[in-house]
Amino acid sequence: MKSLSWKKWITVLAAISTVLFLVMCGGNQSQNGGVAGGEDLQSIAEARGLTPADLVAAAKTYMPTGKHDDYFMFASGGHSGQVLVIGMPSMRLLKVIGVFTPEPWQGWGYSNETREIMQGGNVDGKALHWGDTHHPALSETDGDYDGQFCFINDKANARIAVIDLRDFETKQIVKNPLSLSDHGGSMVTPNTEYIIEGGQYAMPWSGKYASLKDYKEKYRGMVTFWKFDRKKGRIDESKSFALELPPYWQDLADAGKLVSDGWVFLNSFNTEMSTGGVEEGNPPFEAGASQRDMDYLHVINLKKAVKVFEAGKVSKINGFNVISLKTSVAEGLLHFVPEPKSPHGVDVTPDGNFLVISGKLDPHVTIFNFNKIKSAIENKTFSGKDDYGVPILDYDTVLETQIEVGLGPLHTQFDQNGFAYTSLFLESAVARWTLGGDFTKKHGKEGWTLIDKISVHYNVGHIAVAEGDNVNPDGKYLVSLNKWAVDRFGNVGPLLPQNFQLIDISNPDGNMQLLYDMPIGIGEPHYAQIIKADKIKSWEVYPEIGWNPGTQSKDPNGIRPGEEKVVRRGNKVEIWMSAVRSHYNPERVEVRKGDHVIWHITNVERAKDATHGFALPGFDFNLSLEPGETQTIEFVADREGVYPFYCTEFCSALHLEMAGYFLIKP
Ligand code: K7E
Ligand code: CUA
Repeated sequence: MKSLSWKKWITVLAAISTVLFLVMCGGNQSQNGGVAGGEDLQSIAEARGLTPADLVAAAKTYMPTGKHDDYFMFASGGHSGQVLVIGMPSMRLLKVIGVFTPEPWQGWGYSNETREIMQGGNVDGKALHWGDTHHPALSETDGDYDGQFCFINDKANARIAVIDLRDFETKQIVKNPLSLSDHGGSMVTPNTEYIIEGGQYAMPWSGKYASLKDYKEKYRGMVTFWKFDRKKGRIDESKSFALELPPYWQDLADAGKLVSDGWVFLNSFNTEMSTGGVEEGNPPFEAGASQRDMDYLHVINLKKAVKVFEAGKVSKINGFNVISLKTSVAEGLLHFVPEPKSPHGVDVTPDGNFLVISGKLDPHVTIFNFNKIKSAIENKTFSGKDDYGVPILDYDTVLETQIEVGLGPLHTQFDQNGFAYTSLFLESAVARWTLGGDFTKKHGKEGWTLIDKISVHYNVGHIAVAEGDNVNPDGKYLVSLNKWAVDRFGNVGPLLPQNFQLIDISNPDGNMQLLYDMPIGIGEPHYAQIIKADKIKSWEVYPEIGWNPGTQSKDPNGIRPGEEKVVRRGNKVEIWMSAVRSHYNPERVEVRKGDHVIWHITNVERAKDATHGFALPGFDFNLSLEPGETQTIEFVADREGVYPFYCTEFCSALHLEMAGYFLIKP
């Protein structure tokens, strides 16, 4: 754009300003006849040094007040342990959903109900206060996002959380009983029958201590299939099971779809089974785990595995159903495909026909053909077995092709035009290439070819295309989730934000266009999924007064106005309190030192957005009570004194008066 002459620049600007003016006059912002204060677009652009491309980008992302975004992006919150909800294309942060980490604004982790859910993720009874969220997965029906649930894994502790999108709140956290780290999660099967959770760093299979000298015998990898009960909105642990895997470091997973429905694909690295020990003169992991030219793509016949599980061919490890490696081999549940050097992402194309593997130390993406894999398994076209007896399919037999896309390919997404997009970490770019096969032909494209690239800033990990990993991608936008920001934002000290970059991919015949930089100052978000906003049908207020979001049903301790009371039984004091603009009832609560206090609070409002908070100083409580919601806190009144409690949401003009005294007398 810099090369445009001044005259041309002015012409383009004038054209754009005309378009913008017309657009604005058509909207409800036009009372002043368009641009405010008599300023014209051209002089603003000149003063701010904006190029025509900048103005186009602004016009494509600007969201006038009161208008809503077309898409919701659900992004992992990385170390924050939370999930971010972002409107697209405006890239406005709409919500941070409390998941693995307490979140005071939502009262997440302070009430009995929310604590209990968080405790589902305890490790050996120990409560954890953070997570490393990696891969959100929206629930699917027939391979298409249905807008009902979102799942996310905690890589640091091998946990999976279930978020109900009726109220955007976490309902369940399960701890994997076999591993302390996961990475190949969460992904869902096309009808959300199972949530996939693959491990990462192999662990002693017993769950106890085993020397690293016994790595090959005593350490194991795993993949767990959590059965999801859609009606209950919960994982059913009793109907879930895992597959024992060799102690390679399993990486990302993807579920098959359409033709490959019923299959699961899981990458691995460190098939060298390096155990590190740089301090003892061994090669460090980074070298030890990158020696071989090939690692193994795990091809898992999930449909068959479910039958083996249902036939009872499982053992119990830590009380959990596990199909042993031996059984997997004997029953033909597991096959390997050699995949180039330290792969990272595996992504199934929208038609389910091909698997795209990114080798992070290989400039190619490697594409395997699912039908070829299936026939190689049927015909036993093996090139050998690994140390654990798992048959290895012949590489050339199942390979479709390789495409050189650039340096450090990591993850691939798809659009509706027959394009694939691959993130290039080392190159700081996103490559666009055509998919071969019927899906692409249907969209007028042929063959497997690199088309173009766009630079991103910098070091991209995942990318997300609107609905770009389901059977029916939307395309239009791509978000590049960049690990480094370097020079993109003002200096906020040595810890820099991450950078989400919004890219317009809507023109199949033109270039991709960078539209917007969104700093993320909350952690290192990994993956995101983007869903059409109109697929989300969340509640405006809770269905009934006295609603318990933890159970998604009426709470027995929820009250209606007039039912407030305080009951003492021995040293137990139980309070049923209501909250409404702008008072609590009761406003005074007095107990004796040492009393056990159980305090139920119900927001009896029915008006949208009439949320009340409840802060009890000195006792580490804050609640968020959305219209209709009931929450309970419980504690011992162990210090005499006077504790003014108050509402932490500015709910009305007399919000500051929404307070009361909690007195503990000696
Ligand atoms: Cu590539 Cu954990 Cu999905 Cu990060 S992972 S980038
Ligand atoms: Cu209720 Cu402020």
